[in-house]
Amino acid sequence: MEPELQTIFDQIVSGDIKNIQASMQSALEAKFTPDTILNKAMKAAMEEVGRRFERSEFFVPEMLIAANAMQQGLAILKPHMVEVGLKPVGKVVIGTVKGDLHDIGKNLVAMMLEGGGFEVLDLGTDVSPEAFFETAQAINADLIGLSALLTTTMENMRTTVAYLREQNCAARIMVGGAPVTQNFATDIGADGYATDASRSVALAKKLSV
Ligand code: B1M
Repeated sequence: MEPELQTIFDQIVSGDIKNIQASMQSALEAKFTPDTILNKAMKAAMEEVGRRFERSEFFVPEMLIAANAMQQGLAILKPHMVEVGLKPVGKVVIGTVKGDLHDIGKNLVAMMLEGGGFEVLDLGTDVSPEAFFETAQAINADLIGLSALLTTTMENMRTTVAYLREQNCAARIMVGGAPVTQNFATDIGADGYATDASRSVALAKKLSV
């Protein structure tokens, strides 16, 4: 890995919130694209954190400080990923489902959707089916985006979709997150599934026409 990217990778894994933003700036100045920094250094670092957690070399506190460093780094990337002045192409309510506190992937999806011209209302994490529904109604959303990172909370995604259908919610529903698959999305009756943040923009555009 190139030294600039290696530094970012190491700083995220070790949760170095003091230096991560300066390193991100240096990498951008060195002409690495936001996409390269995100995929080759930042996402790779979170995967490494996950592997260390599985091997019991890292525990929740280490995961948490790594996640904080990741969020700090993403704040530097955001202005480079979101084009200003785009005419809104649709409204999206997004959140991580009930019981789930992971928000990095969901934040990235929200950021890319904004970059793709969507108006995004982010409800955060641990979001109830009722909150998704009420917010979508209140802003007349075209789309609702559900994220889940745990095999356990995936079932809350099913409950949320079922609730939204019972309420005859007009917004279309897209889902994603590491354990989620196309088969699962189809099984729970979601309108679409995206594997990652960039694909979620194409999907959102397709679903909101
Ligand atoms: Co957690 N955690 N965690 N964790 N954590 C995982 C997910 C885990 C895989 C780690 C592991 O064991 N290898 C494991 C889940 C196992 C499982 O269910 N099969 C796990 C566990 C077990 C837990 C706890 C239960 C640990 C404990 O307490 N014992 C606990 C649960 C807390 C809870 O939610 N109730 C927990 C807690 C945490 C922290 C709070 C410490 C922290 C999260 C902090 C935060 O998010 N602010 C954390 C972290 C950081 C992780 C890992 C290391 C990294 C997750 C991440 O940010 N990835 C993770 C291991 C891993 O992923 N390898 C792990 C980077 C991110 C860019 O990717 O989120 O997949 P991702 O998002 C992608 C796609 O999935 C997709 O696009 C995104 C961008 O490309 N996508 C969508 C996501 N949402 C989408 C929505 C869409 C479309 C696409 O449409 C709407």
